[in-house]
Amino acid sequence: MKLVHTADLHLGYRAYHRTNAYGINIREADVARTFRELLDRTAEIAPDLFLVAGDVFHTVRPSNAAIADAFRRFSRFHLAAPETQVVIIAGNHDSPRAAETGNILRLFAEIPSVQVVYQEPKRLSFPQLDAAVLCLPHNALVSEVQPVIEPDPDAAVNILMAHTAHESLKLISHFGAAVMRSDDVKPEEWSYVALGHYHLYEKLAPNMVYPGAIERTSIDVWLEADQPKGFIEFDVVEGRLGFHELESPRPVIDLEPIAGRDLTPAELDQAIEAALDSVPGGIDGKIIRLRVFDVPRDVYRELDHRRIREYRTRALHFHLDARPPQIVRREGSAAPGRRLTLQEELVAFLRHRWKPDSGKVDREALIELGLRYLQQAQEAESAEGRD
Ligand SMILES: [Mn+2]
Repeated sequence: MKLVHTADLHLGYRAYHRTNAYGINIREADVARTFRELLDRTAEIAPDLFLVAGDVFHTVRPSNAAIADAFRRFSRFHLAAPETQVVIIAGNHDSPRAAETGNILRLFAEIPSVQVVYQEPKRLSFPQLDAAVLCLPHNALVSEVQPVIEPDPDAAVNILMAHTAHESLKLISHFGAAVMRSDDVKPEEWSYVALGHYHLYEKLAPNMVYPGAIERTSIDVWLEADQPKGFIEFDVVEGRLGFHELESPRPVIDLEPIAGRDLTPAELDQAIEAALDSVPGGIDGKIIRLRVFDVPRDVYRELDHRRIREYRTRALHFHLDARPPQIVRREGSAAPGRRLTLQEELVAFLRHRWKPDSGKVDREALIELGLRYLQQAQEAESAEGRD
């Protein structure tokens, strides 16, 4: 018995405000293309089970176009691989907070051979495979009543599928999802544990895996830059696991940072040009970040901004992340005559003044997350040309 496992498709994801000839956001079109490749290659494998472990859509209310495209693709998949049973669960991105809002994923259960679990925990039985799949969508794990996570003694093959942050992951990736403790799930009790939520491929046990997102759609895409994207094929009888790489139509490149200290504006211009020249195949249409450390504001102002705008036009997204020299100062007291940056203010507040109601909050993880959001906001701003 064979299964294919994917998660975090994030259909309808949009970024960088640029559209293609059909008026569709370019990144949304990229994600749709990778999704098509995923389905084509899964249909070729024609597994007994196709498991989709949550975050099919990027938002609770995807556009009609995104819904229609996904519906069409899953319908065609069924025609191409009629024997494959498809099981979809909802993740934190596609689960409305209020249960009565209804979940768009329900629609997909209209397709023969597709089953969807989006609210309560549910065990699906596949008698012809002598298999049972216990489905734990996001809402089942954040509910007050914790689900019982046990295999079905009457099934030969027991699979657990959950959209959750496993506690062994880095803290920052816990954001948004229920945390699953190591004690909750013992992989040796299951034939396979199909996880979703974490966007990087991560094998927690020989049979317990995050396949990762199919495209680079995280808050911080730079963390995913050089990490492979793909899906899992698992042979239940032989316990053999394979990772199939999916190639994104658009590279995300985080260039080696430049040390800006002591460089003149002209020297820095040259260093930026050399860094961009090093991108194989050129920068056109790509997503690129170049960090430059220790750049005083007056040096930054004198850079060749016409040239930088040109780079921004050629790339889909070029983020020149120039950071001023860090001013070392005593904790909690600003140097006279200098206002705190937003970043410094955030860190000072969260680290020293804020008193959480709950002891469960990880202060450093929260600081890291806050800083990341600020960086995102700055990137969005600089993408619009307002430096
Ligand atoms: Mn996700």
